[in-house]
Amino acid sequence: MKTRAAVAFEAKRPLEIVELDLEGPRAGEVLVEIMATGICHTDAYTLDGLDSEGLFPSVLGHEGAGIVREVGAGVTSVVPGDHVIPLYTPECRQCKSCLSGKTNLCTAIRATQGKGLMPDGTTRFSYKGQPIFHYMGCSTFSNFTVLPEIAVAKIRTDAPFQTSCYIGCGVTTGVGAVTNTAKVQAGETVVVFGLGGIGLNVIQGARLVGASRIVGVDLNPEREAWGRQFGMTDFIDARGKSREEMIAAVAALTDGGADYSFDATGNTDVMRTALECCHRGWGTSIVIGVAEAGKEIATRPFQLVTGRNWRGTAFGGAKGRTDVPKIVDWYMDGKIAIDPMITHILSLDEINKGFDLMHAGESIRSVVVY
Ligand code: NAD
Ligand code: AHE
Ligand code: ZN
Repeated sequence: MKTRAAVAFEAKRPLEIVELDLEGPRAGEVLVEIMATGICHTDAYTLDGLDSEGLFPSVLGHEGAGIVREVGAGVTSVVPGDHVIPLYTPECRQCKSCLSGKTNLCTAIRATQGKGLMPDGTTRFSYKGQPIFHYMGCSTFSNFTVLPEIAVAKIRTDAPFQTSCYIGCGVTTGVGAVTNTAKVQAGETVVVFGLGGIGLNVIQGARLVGASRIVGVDLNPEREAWGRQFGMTDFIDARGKSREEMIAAVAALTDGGADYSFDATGNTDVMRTALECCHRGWGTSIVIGVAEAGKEIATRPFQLVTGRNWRGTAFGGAKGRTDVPKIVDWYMDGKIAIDPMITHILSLDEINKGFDLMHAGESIRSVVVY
């Protein structure tokens, strides 16, 4: 079949809207009509050539929602007409990682996914006879896409696509980092670096679990009002502040250091500050941000010797097929907010504007509606 898609032909070049050929689903795969997709900073990072796994030409996008239109042989968990959210972290429920109960990082198809291929080592997309790579196993910047069955979460049919797509990455990542990874408890203190599409969801996750103090940090002063809207109690404007000044500012607000800190910037210097502003003896810092290829983190080992913990999280520690439908319920029940964070609705033809708005700090989330 044909599908309209925004293709990343090369790094650092705007996406081009073209008609692609799309092969139907093979055994264990499903064809999904994507109804809406968010634009996450990770898409921009890959398009900017900063992803060590980045491949071109490819169809980016990993924050979608849509409807199953066709299923391949052997598919049992979804049928045509089901509403689904594609999962860049699938859940096979059979691999060592899934069975461990210790991680959401299913390994069933990770190797081919990182090579831009379906699990059988081929692509379903092509343009003028040339293969086009998949991206994060999702490729939601195409009106139709093919996904492995284990990489779709079936969701309720009354959830609007243009808001629930955000649960495909940003909402789950931010809220889940608090509830699944850090397991923040009521009364604990939290500091969040970077109040964008992910950081604001960390803030609302911290509010949800009853954190006593929720400190937000950003270089963009307009993010203060955004943070307060979702439960931030204090804001630190990071402009012109040294690491020592940031640590002192956090200590003053959190009785000596935060119980938990979260990096949602992808900046490795910020990651260090986030670790070092944690409380001596127990504070834990969670890396959410994705750093550009070649970047490394550093700190004095003394920071760890004195009881600070450095951890990371992908997709908020969520097991997609199990947890995503529950997060959709939280949204539909009004437990978490999504609508106000979707600042821009665009058509596929306008998708490059979504990247410009993100880089200019003017959007929280732009969503493309097909
Ligand atoms: P975004 O562009 O919406 O937000 C980033 C925010 O960080 C902005 O408000 C920006 O002003 C702020 N910022 C940038 N540099 C800063 C600095 N030095 N100090 C303080 N604030 C700073 O991006 P997003 O979509 O929220 O994504 C945030 C990061 O999370 C990205 O690195 C993205 O790739 C990553 N991410 C990771 C996961 C995961 O599973 N681990 C999932 C989604 C996104
Ligand atoms: N490909 C990059 C790493 C990118 C990365 O860490 N991605 C996150 C999701 S970001 C969503 O917006 C992730 O899921 N990581 C776990 C995994 O298995 O990729 C690189 O550095 O090579
Ligand atoms: Zn993302």
